[in-house]
Amino acid sequence: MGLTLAQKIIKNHLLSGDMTVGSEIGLKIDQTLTQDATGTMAYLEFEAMGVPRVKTERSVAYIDHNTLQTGFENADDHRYIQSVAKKHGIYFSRPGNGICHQVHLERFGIPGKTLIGSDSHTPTGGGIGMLAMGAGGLDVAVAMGGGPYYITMPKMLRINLIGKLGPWVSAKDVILEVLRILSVKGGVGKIVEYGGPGVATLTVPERATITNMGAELGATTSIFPSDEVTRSFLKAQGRESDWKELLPDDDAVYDETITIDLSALKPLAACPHSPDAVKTVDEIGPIKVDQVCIGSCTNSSYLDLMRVASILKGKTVHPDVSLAIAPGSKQVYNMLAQNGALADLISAGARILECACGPCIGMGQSPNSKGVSLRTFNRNFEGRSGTADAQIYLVSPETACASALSGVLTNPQTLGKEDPIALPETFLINDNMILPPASEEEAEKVEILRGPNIKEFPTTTALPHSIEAKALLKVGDNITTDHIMPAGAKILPYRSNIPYLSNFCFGVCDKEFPERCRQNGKGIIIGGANYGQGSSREHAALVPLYLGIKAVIVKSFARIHCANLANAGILPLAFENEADYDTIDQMDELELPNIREAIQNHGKILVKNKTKGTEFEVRAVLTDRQRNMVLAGGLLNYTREQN
Ligand code: MIC
Ligand code: SF4
Repeated sequence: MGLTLAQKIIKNHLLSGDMTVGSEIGLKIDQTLTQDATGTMAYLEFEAMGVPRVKTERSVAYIDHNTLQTGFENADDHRYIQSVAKKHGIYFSRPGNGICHQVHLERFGIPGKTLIGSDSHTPTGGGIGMLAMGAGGLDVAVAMGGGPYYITMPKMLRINLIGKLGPWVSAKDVILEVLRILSVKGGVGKIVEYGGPGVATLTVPERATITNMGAELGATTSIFPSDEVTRSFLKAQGRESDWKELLPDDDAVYDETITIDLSALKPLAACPHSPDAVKTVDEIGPIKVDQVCIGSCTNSSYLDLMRVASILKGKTVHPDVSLAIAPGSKQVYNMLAQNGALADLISAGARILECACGPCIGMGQSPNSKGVSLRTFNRNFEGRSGTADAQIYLVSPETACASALSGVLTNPQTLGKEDPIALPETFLINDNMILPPASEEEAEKVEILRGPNIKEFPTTTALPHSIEAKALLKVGDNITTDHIMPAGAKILPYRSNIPYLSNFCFGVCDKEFPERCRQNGKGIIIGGANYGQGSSREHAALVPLYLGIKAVIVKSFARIHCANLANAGILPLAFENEADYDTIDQMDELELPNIREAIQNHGKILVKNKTKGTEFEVRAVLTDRQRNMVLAGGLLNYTREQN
């Protein structure tokens, strides 16, 4: 039986397990990346492991999220990461050099290699034929130390692309169509593999837009083949020697296949507040727009911004619209500056932001009250923009520009003839903002610079024999990590200060939650389906841990968050019978008797609702390895026990 593209890479990197769908496999990781908002924690964890030098082929630390520097905290954390990187063999991409996923694709990604990153959009690397996955910081730290990365062997979902994109329809519309078909939980437990004749019509940056936003499907990752298009991209990046062809076998077997005709696609938009609430731009109609933001790791490539510049050239942004543009990398920014496109953006009235995540994670540019903001980003979760009642729509750069000019949501197909935009034969290559690590001899002398923002890590204890605690919070379906542990300009600077962060836990849903936790000392969270979708931030586990959360009982989990809970020693449990969710009320007194024994022996897990006098069964969403980890009180304790 032939292999799919992803199965080939998995086979070449398999360290443990067999490739049976649903069983745990351990993978050798070739490359890692971190960004600063998750990186400080990841490097503290790496330091705690005591490994002097990373064992990967390439590890890169990016600074791209926390670049506002409204106080000393971020600059201190950046300095810490820079010094750790220098000492431990990690390349350091300085603030200003760009968004991790964009820069990694340009300068480091290699077809056929494995990459994990402490950021959920790491699958951007799938655009170049990498097996690239988002992970919690602790898992990235373990991979840097040479340890395997564990995932559940996913099913293979093929998306067969036929036809060719029509004028004014672009890669963003392709992934929005996939989200419309599959929903934000449609990719859970699957790798999405793109194939078919339509693949050759898409450039690498377009492919990367699609794999990037595949994160919103809940997929383990998404991947494109590495073909001649990939070769010319790498050649233009001066890295042709990194190219190799990578295709699925002709007789590869997929668990599921979906066909999308690129020629039939129309400009689409994801409506508030979910990336899968997709409609055509025409269906939504000409709603008034207050803000347009272009950028993020989804749509900030050279190709995207050249398209934007060609639309804006010689025109002026509508008087009621604020247009912000953040180029994805210094390479993109510099090329736009050199060829004059930047002047077209400035002259049209765009507010140019630095090459960073910026408004995508609520770092500035929060919209006005009830404001409608069109964004080329990948997430429109409630409150993420920093304005609680803002209405965020996710659109392509083409739709964003057409609307910025007209002041209302506008189908770009009304703009007339589209200028042809091609990828350059050579990109501008200047890696002067990427600092290589110190040599092994020099490394010993490098001093780690720690600022006062770095606070103690919450401690964990072994799983007790039974748990008795109240259901301190009950939430519904599709709870995101932005609900659990919000980000944004006011909170993000404190990513290495768990006690401070804890004041904001679940702030979007229930501001009293942290106080309830403090009063009760311990608790259980009840949730619906796809709990923990979105970001890879392990803070969404570490903060509840700090607040005394012992278990999370839900209908189903998102992959990375579930792993983060287990790493933190919090029990991830799922209802055996989803209807039991309805029998629990917030503040009910719950008991999990003999839970330790049940986890150890794969026994039945019974939950007694002492308030209601009922009981129901749940199952642990844990592999055997994770069972041992949770018994020990999390991955760090478990690793200490093993050594
Ligand atoms: C995001 O897009 O939500 C983030 C911010 O990049 C996160 C990482 C984080 O929370 O620091 C992600 O996608 O993993
Ligand atoms: Fe940054 Fe936004 Fe991409 Fe997350 S999704 S890495 S915040 S640009």
